[in-house]
Amino acid sequence: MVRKVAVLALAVLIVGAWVTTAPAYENCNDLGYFALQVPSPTAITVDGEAGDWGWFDPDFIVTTDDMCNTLQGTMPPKSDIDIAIRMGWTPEPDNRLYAMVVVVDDTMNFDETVMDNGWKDDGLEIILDPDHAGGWHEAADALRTGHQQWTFEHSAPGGYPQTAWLRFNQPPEMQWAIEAGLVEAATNVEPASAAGMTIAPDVTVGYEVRMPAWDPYMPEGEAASTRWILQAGQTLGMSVILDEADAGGRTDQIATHKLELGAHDSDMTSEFTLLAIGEYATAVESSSWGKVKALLH
Ligand SMILES: [Ca+2]
Ligand SMILES: [Ca+2]
Ligand SMILES: [Ca+2]
Repeated sequence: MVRKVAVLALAVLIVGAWVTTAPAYENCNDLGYFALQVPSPTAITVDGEAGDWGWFDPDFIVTTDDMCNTLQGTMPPKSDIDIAIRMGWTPEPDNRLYAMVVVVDDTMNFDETVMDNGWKDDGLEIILDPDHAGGWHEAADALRTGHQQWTFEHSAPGGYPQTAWLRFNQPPEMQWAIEAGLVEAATNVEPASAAGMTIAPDVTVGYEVRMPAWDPYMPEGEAASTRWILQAGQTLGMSVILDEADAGGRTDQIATHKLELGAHDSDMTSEFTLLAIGEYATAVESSSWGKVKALLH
């Protein structure tokens, strides 16, 4: 607790304008998270493998230690689940979010066959409120125009039908960005022998995502929606969640926000600030971002 107070106090000193003008969102680490500008977007292959993410400054990787278990206060041991999240972004003209999430799990579980029930499995969720305006207090199955729940799972025969899905209980027309290939996602399961299975022991699952952000995101499609323009220094309302099930249903939900409500209440999301290449690659200790970075772990 003492450390968290110190972190907050120093963060206010360093980035005073950012902290004091933002409402108190629900960052599990009480500080906020960071997405790093992808230096060579054409070098990223969306295949679930992290070999093309070697450029990512490891100090900005979000791990289990930086997250909250929203189903029960205690975090499962790393022998049960261990998480590493790398979030990236690009300015125009590419203007997309990138995510590489690696989960080491003692039991992989992707046996749900109904897409909207996928939360009962293992899986990745990216909750997005790009304009970070807050004020969205809707039910989980409300039309997700201003606060979207993008979800990603490993798909195998007899199990989960497809990798990406907008939840929860949305009308079919809300899946347009996935059907059009605008939201790209892939998973990679190791050992490879487990990739065709729905339940397997001791696996590493890689989730890789590349997608635009929209706010609002409308059921009428792309022309009716507003593509969000990502810019350095911007803070998005965004949470990253890993559902954890080892068989017989979900046991843990490990998130960058504090309360499960963050999945459908935009005042309860966590925050990701977009750092440009020069802001993280040269984040020496004496710079503002260098000091924030030093506080992260
Ligand atoms: Ca890759
Ligand atoms: Ca597990
Ligand atoms: Ca699991």
